[in-house]
Amino acid sequence: MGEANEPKPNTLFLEVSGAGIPEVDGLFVPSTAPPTESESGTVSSPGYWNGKMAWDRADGKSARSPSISYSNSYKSWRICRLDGHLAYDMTCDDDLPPTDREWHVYKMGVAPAPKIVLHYCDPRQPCPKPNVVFVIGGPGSGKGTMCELAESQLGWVHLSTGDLLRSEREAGGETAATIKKYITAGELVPNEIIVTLLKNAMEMVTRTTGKDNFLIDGFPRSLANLEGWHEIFDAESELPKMLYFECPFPTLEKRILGRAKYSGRSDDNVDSLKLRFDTFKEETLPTVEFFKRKGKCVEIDTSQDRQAVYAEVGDHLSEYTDAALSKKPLTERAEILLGLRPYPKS
Ligand code: UP5
Ligand code: MG
Repeated sequence: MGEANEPKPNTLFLEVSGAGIPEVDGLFVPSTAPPTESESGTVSSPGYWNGKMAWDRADGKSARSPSISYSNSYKSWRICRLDGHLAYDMTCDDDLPPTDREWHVYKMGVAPAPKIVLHYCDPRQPCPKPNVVFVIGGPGSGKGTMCELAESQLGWVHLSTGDLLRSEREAGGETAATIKKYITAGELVPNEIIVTLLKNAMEMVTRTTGKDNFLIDGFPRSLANLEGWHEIFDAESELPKMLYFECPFPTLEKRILGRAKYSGRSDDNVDSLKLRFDTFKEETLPTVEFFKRKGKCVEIDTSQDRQAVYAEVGDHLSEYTDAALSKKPLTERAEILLGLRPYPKS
């Protein structure tokens, strides 16, 4: 897969869609407009216009180049039609074209205004390879807690396969009924469902945020899951490292039943927990053994208190963690997750 498509600093691609003038829709690439001096006297360099990044149409059709740019005189971001007339604008001082607010339809535009998605790598190219660490352990062993800590504190992206499945079940698509059946029975959801969800989520994150350090929580839970993984990321590529959270059953039971009071999860009850734990022993432990034989498994005793567990997790992630983030003081969220501050009442 394309190293040429690794995210580069200051190189964003914009996808514009849903405009009342369909000719405005399309892919916009970093501008190649030559250096110039704007009405407000700002000298622009290639890729920049009025001191902010700017974009041309990827198909080379725009009459004005760049066709998405910032105006210092009007203090607004602007999207132009193919003939160069202003169609949509947004008065603000944001560094990048806003993606979270509705654009204004200018007099040469037609409603609705388009939506903009930022891509950190060229969407026409295959997605860059992620850096993955798997996090595995019994139900309640602390996977979600530690991954969320690493996300809020160390800049990792936390993808919980259980959460992905639960959102898919709530979205009510064609796989919702199947997912519901397996989760309630504490069994493993068929491979093709989980592997597709995982691949799409990882690609979306890398493309739209540029982040590529992933903690995959709760996967692979079986050797079959691992085969599914190799169908996406070829078997020749290096096997990711696994953090295995070891914790005895009585502690897991105490934690899950404690969490059951507020989690609202259909599988947080004594019966489902036993089934989940049986599935873990039968299907997941052989996977852990496989990673151990390959020298890719780090075992962490997660019956310890959260701070001790987090210290070990942080150490094992440090080779890929941004050093500046490791030294950052704890965020409020991290203090809550570590039990150093109470959960907010609401
Ligand atoms: N807690 C955490 N760490 C603690 C510590 N060190 N000391 C004291 N307390 C600690 O933690 C559980 C509770 O313990 C929390 O209250 C926490 O505060 C406390 P949590 O971090 O939530 O544990 P976690 O390991 O994430 O537990 P979870 O219940 O989420 O694990 P499961 O593996 O059972 O659940 P998951 O959501 O991953 O999967 C659910 C179901 O989805 C599976 O059973 C399966 O049916 C299906 N599934 C698949 O089929 N395939 C997949 O790939 C993924 C899921
Ligand atoms: Mg979890």
